[in-house]
Amino acid sequence: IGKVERYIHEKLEREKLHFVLLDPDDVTPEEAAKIAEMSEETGVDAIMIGGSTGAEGEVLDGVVRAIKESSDLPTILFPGSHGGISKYADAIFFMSLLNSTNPFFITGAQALGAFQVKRYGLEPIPMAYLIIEPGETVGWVGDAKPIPRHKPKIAAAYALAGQYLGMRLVYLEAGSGASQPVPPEMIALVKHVIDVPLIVGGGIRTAEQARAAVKAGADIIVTGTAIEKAGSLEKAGKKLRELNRGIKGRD
Ligand code: 1GP
Repeated sequence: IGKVERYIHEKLEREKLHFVLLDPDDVTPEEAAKIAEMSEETGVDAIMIGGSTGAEGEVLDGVVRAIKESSDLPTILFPGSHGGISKYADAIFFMSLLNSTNPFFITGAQALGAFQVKRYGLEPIPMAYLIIEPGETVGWVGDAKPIPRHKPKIAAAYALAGQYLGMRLVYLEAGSGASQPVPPEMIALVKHVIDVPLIVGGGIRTAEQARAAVKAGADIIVTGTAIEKAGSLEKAGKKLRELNRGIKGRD
């Protein structure tokens, strides 16, 4: 396994992790740089970069480069398709949207992007990506059949299948900006069934919600909207500290 994945595993032996997601379609390179810098100061563990719409090409490169210049945190691409690849990042979640109804999002985009990942020397981290209701933009764009919130067993079956297919992370995604995060009961059952680290994101806005997800069994919490849309950089900093406290369970 590569450097970033090893970093994740080593840190997980000591604590739960907090990844901050920045969508190049929503933040300027300057804002991204500032948020990355504050994230590092706060004790965030990595920056994810991506989005379902418009997070490509020069816009993506500009944001990744700005983040690299302002912080030493690992940068991990979180691509909506093969368009979401930048040579400036450290690693890429090489993800398959297992509950998509469209093979493009399961293996098609992956094939189209594979040579580029190799050429750029990006570290691929294989990940099972599962969309839970409501699913938001990524659910619609990814032609997903979102897993019902009250059906944790379906999520657990997909997660275990992902692990058996060789994926080394499982991500439960309620969708960016979801009105409610993934239910704790679902997180708990998935965690009970799999052996690989579990990432949870979508709609986590408060320390309490982040704490609940961790208590249920999430290993890594992803927060995006709550920080990006905080209203000002000062408020974003405050939100970062609040969420990080909830995840790390300390002040
Ligand atoms: C979205 O899970 C991430 O892909 C983060 O969601 O923007 O709601 O924090 P939020």
